[in-house]
Amino acid sequence: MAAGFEEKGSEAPREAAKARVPPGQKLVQDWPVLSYGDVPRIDLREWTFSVSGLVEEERTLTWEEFTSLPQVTIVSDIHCVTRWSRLSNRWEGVATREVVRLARPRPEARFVMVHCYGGYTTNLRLDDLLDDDALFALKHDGQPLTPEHGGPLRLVVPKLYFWKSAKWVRGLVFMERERPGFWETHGYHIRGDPWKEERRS
Ligand SMILES: Nc1nc2c(c(=O)[nH]1)N[C@H]1C(S)=C(S)[C@@H](COP(=O)(O)O)O[C@H]1N2
Ligand SMILES: [Mo]
Repeated sequence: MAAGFEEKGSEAPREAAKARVPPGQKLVQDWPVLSYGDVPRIDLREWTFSVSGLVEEERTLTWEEFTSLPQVTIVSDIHCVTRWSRLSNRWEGVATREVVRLARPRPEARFVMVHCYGGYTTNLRLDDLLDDDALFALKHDGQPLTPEHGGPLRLVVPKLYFWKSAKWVRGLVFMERERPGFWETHGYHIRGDPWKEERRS
């Protein structure tokens, strides 16, 4: 009995990590790069971030304006639909709420299309975009995001598969109805909750 408890005790950290890995996923220590197409070249002097569609106030922010917004640090796990997960990523950037607040979505706006430099898109429910731990990240584990990982700015929505975490983000369009983004048009699930294994539609 006592020995059994001890054994369990020594397993505790590993068990705790396991509890953070959704079904069908394997842990990795490195950070794979997955992009459809080339890494876009982005000049920060020309970089803008726009919020449009069903909002009270359409906004376009320059790099200076965007990076002057209050910043947060959030530690979260990555779950990629190609079955790798990477735990405890430390993200620094601007909370999605902070940005959305500026544009004030209209009551009928319940969905968002995320647009990226290079043409990638992904769709989100507004409540998923505004989740407590969702942010526009400038840094990962203390370093500015590299171009291949979405620098200068990427979205991070930890509770959904990582294809929703759009790299090289350039803006949001608020919508009344749900519409599929790039991978969602090509067979990926419209929402992508890793705990429900919402991989394909
Ligand atoms: N703009 C853009 N964002 C993107 C992608 C992409 O091809 N273009 N790939 C998505 C997919 S499928 C995954 S798994 C992650 C990979 O991010 P990483 O390369 O930093 O690991 O970015 C997501 N965001
Ligand atoms: Mo992915």
